Amino acid sequence: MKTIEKIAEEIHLAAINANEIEQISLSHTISLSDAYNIQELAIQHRFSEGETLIGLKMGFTSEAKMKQMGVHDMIWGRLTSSMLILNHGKTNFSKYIHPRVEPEICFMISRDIEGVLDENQVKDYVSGVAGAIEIIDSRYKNFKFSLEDVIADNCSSIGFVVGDWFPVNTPIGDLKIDLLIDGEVVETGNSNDILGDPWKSLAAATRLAHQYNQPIKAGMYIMAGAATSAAFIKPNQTISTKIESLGSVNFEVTE
Ligand code: OOG
Ligand code: MG
Repeated sequence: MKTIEKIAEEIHLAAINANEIEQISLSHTISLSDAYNIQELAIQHRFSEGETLIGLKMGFTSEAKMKQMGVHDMIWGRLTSSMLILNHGKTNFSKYIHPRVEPEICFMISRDIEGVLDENQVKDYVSGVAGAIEIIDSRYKNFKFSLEDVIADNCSSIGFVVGDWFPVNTPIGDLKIDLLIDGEVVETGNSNDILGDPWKSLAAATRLAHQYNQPIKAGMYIMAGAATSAAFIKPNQTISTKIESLGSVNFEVTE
């Protein structure tokens, strides 16, 4: 049996080198709390290589995502400095194993959050809201995992792109969301597909972060989770999302 430390190191190396690995759950029984411990240890490898924590992400906050991946609980992961891709920027395909993209909403935290907040209270801790795209890239073969596997793998995090910031009082409920590849709509959803109200995802982030002793600090990006299923991407594609009243976000995948 491998130790938690060894598993964390292997997951980290798989992510950094874009190598796929076997699901942990095929050979080890790990609990939810083991899985979050592995995630934290794996991320510490990134920190010791000079990366910094720049935000958190929520996952499986929509029915579409839970159905697509066969997993039925909300999860959270960490976003680090190497993961941020500029809006209208480029990313090289060699960084990834079998990447997918999904349309999201992102929050910018303006004040440190200490405790658990509800969907109304959180608004006082946010300076802006934006449309976003997340790139996810499970380190597991065939993009298949159990809930514990995906948590240990930092919830498949590898990249994210954030659009222009809009004021915190911009309504973000009931907005039409399109995900496009090379200008063609591949997924359509609504911002309310995120827990019925994207603000509830940020409230849930405060609850989970508190539960796992993860501070939410001013300046952090918090990704609310995808509103639609995720779509595979290939080199030489342009990926964009259009969110009603939050404009558009895009990036290019180079070969
Ligand atoms: C896990 C990450 C889920 C979301 O937005 O729901 C996620 C995965 O699907 O690989 O990021
Ligand atoms: Mg996501």
